[in-house]
Amino acid sequence: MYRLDRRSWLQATGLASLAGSLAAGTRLAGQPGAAPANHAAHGSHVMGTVGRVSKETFDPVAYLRSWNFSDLPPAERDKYYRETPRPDGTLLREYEIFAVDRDIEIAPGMFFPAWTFNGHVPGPTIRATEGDRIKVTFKNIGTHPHSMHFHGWHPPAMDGALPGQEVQPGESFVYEFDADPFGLHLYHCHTVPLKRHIHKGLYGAFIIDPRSTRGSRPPADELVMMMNAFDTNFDADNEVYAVNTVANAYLQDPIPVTVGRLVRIHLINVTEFDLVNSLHLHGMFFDVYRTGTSLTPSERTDTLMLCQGERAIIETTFRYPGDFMFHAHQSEFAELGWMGLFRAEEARRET
Ligand SMILES: [Cu+2]
Repeated sequence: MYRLDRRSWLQATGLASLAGSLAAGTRLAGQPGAAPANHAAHGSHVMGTVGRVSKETFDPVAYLRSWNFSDLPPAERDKYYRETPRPDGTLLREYEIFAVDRDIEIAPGMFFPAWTFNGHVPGPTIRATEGDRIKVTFKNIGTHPHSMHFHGWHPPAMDGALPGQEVQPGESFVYEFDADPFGLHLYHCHTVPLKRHIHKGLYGAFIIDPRSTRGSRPPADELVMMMNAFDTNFDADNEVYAVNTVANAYLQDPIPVTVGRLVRIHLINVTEFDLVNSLHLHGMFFDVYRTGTSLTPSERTDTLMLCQGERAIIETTFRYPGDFMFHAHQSEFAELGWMGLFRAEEARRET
């Protein structure tokens, strides 16, 4: 059987190397005008993917700034999310989440047979304030047993990972627990074989903001970024890497940010089959709040490494207008789709 390895897949789909793209546009100082033959060959490389991925079922740009189904029209949103004030001032937050099989487009023309929460990968971002009550009605309308396992404090009956806690196809389960501790967490399926169930796409972000008595994080432009990857030929090695599923999505649609405005990134690594993943941001540094469980940063850096399941809130403010590249600092991941751009613009002044 013909097996598509990483390199031949690259050639087949038009994802090309950053090194190649830079070589195509760069000339060393003092180099004569005529490029040597092998240099000319590199001229055929392009940066990123060729063509566009449909945004009909998943829009990576909308995903960045959506939580609690805020991307849906109000009538549609009511079907999946409700909040009810409680006597102590906290909220009951109720969610309707379902697992469903769906082929998703991860690079132009390349479809992956995913298992999804609510039809897309990553699943919907769940966001609450510390002390709120979370109630998730989970329905499995997929073809395999699944579960929801939330990171955070909860009793064993709500873990979703213990023997017998799988939810069979056609069945449902209600997960209910308090949002604790504040920080950046995640949820994912915890059915065995675990690496297959996670890698197929069953994961999402779970943000818990600190209760007001602790003091709040300052207002910011907030983004959710999930570092993920896809093993398209099921050889336990990834062929496509991305932030938020679609290879090079933010190269084609740079993320708009405003010069001088605080940017807060909720960064989560769910990459399967590789020990670590990382984010490197060009031209600037950022503050790191590991797991988001403190209001005081522990580190200032321009490169952050996270193990699978690890996450961090990072904050920075763009000083200059223009394009700022970000990517995994493992060059291979960057070349296979994990690369994007921020596009910083000056704030519009009122006239
Ligand atoms: Cu599963």
